[in-house]
Amino acid sequence: MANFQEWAKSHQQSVEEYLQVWLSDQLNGAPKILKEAMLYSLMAGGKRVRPLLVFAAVEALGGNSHQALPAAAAVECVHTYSLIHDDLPAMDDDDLRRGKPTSHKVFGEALAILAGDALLTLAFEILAKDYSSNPAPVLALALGAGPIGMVGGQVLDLIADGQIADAECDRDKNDQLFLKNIQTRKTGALFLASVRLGYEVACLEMSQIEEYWQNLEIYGNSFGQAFQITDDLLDLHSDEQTAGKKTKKDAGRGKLTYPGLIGIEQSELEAEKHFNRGLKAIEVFGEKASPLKDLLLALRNRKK
Ligand code: GRG
Repeated sequence: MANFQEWAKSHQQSVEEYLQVWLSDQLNGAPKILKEAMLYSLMAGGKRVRPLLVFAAVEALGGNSHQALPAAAAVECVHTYSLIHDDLPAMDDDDLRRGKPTSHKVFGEALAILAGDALLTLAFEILAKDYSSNPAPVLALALGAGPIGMVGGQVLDLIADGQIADAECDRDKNDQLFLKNIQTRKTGALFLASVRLGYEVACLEMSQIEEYWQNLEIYGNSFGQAFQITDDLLDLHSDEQTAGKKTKKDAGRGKLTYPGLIGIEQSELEAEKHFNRGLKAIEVFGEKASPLKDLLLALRNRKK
């Protein structure tokens, strides 16, 4: 694990440096306050899980991790935008994110919306510039972030708790299937896109790796499901510690979660099923899959 921590730290640092340089060197003419708002959220202490998945997938395939840096930075831009928008009064209405005031609390709602918009756009600018010979990374990120991916999942989530009305037709009658659909899109799609970005970057320089996508896809999907169930279980624990502080979403019809639907013990078993499935899927990569494996193990041991 010591090696994994060093591996993770060096890749986290390279993503942060890359984004710092982009924002200071490449966005000449962009309003200073906009860049400040973008950087505030980008550098607010995220774990960089999605970028690490990009690097880990490239390495599992024997690719060059330096090539993966723009893709890793791009997916973090999309993730950061989604958190800024999710925290807005119109959505979850949160005052704090990672223990710091949310973007709209610091910069006001209008600039927070626009900083999110700018980060989403920047992600595609980075991909288009750095992988100009091939649109596959752009497509991978667009599918994960867009209407059939994260944004679609967010809409279903807001339908689930009653914030988006008159859309009952999109709600599955079976709560567990509906929850799986929400999570696969809202959280899972960007994790899967991260793995896909790693695969696409590796494809730029290697041939005959198509057969490995199936294994990476199982891993990416399992990672997403395990991540969300773990997040819900940790939320329960932190709710107990904060005497159940309610967000706007919790105050609705009741948040749809695995622990809420099937109980804590069954949720833990469900998460375990996904961990094992993910680990099995990457056996084919042997030693090269160490970072993918360690990321899944770190998620399994996650305490906060
Ligand atoms: C607003 C379009 C739009 C989408 C929002 C991702 C998302 C969709 C909302 C976030 C809500 C939330 C807290 C979901 C739980 C899972 C999750 C994505 C947690 C945050 O991801 P981490 O733990 O965050 O990777 P850090 O802080 O490490 O970057």
